[in-house]
Amino acid sequence: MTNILYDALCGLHTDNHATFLSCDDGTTHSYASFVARAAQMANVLQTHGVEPGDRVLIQAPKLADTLALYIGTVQAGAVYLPLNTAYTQAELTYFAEDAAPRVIVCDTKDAEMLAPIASKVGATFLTLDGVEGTLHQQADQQPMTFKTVARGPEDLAGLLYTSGTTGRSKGAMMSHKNLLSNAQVLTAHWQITGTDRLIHALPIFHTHGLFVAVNTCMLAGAEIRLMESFSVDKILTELPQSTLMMGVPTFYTRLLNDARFGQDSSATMRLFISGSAPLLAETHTAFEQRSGHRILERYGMTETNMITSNPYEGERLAGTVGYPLPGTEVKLVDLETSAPVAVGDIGVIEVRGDNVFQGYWNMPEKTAEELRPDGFFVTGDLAKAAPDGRITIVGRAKDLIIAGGYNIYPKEVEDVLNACNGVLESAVFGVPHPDFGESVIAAVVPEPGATIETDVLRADVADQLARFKHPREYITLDALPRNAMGKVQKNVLREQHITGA
Ligand code: MCA
Ligand code: AMP
Repeated sequence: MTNILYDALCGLHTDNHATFLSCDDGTTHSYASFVARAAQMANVLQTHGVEPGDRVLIQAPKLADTLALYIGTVQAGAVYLPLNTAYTQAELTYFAEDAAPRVIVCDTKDAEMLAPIASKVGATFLTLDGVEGTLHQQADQQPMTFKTVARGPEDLAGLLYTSGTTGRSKGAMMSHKNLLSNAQVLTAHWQITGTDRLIHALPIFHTHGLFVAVNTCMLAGAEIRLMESFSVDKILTELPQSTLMMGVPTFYTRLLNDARFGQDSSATMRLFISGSAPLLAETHTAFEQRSGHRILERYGMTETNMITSNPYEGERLAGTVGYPLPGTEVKLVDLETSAPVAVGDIGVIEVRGDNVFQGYWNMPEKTAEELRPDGFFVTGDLAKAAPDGRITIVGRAKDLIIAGGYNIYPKEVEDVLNACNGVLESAVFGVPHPDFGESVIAAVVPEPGATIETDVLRADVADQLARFKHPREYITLDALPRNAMGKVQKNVLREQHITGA
């Protein structure tokens, strides 16, 4: 037995002296030196007793060492669990208790917040900041080779938490085969090669920035310009030396808002890819007019990796997410009956293939609700298909807001608001936003005789939820609009908010 993900990503790079990573501080890391650093990370994990299948939880800055820890975790046969750097202590406690990691790694500056959590769940606690972190120091002392731990295709390599409509985050279990199969398909589909240089401005704690961007580049031997965070200035500086960019729609609208961006600055670019949220057709058109490039939009989900993509060589049609990727079966089914819908009709996207995850960590019932016995996963996205199979997403059957590519499940925010003093009930909904695509609004109903102080609500929310989930506006209502079945009509709230009614 081998370790298919590690072998595919690193097998050819032990003696590859081409640049893999170039960082904000001007340092570069060759593939060979990166593979050696990952081995040092694997050695550190092993000295702390990490065994195959153990979880390694990371809330760390975007550094070369963070990626080395990802690969080192895979090499050690363990399961990489990256978390959004915006999460609060309350959110982190939930993830740590649910995943029961053997090791927790965080930014040195966050040690005070994470150390008690590590001690609560009995995990070894390490810090990472590229200079003084204990993980960094311990890795320096370790050998640069490591005997790769064998893992089977179904064994887990990643655990990615994704919020749910019930308000409780679920850990999506990603196997070696799930991650590798998708990376191989995408690398071939988008024709990524060793001559590519990717502008990497996405976070590396999500599928998009980690698996889609990093795994494909490693398979191809491409260079990654690793930016610690998104910045239009930095991207404009790097574009003339680059060939490839992956981003959420906000990246593209922000580039368009800068007069310096145009054909000259993107002359060496081969491909701009967009995903994680709907790209407006008008953004697609404006981008082509300005730069001469047609953005390639693709569609995916944490649980399924990438599902569809516009073609590299064929027509990239604005407002559509293209065709199912090779090896991925997609069907559109009726929301109520689950029967396939006729061509052109709207149905829920269901997907099956090697890319589809193994289920939710410790949640067999949730898994059974969303992953059918025949292997099809119910995405909750609504779409229609053209006669040639091209898919257009038209909405969501799930109550989900996507802001700047981050998912916000209203139920999670409503649970926090409903627990606040004086709140009888609440409804959280999304409205269009020019920068983030959608923005979060909360409608709250006070208990009889109570007065709601918005500042108190804001403080409670800030205590418990990451900043990107916070409502940007609070509205106080006497009652929530409901339909005859008693269901809250968020569409009515949205309309009223947009029209100012
Ligand atoms: C930042 N803020 C946000 C968001 N990001 N609010 C709502 N939604 C957001 N996404 C808030 C901050 O809290 C802050 O609020 C203010 O905006 C400015 O923060 P700043 O950090 O300066 O923002 P930024 O650095 O400009 O970030 C915007 C961003 C970032 C670059 C668009 O959100 C981003 O990198 N998004 C990518 C997310 C991603 O990778 N998604 C992939 C998920 P205040 O000032 O009020 O305190 S994977 C996935 O979805 C599937 C698998 C798929 O298909 O890819
Ligand atoms: P996540 O749970 O973070 O993996 O987000 C997955 C969700 O993002 C999907 O279920 C879709 O609703 C949405 N999504 C991803 N890519 C696209 C896209 N190109 N167009 C529309 N929605 C998208």
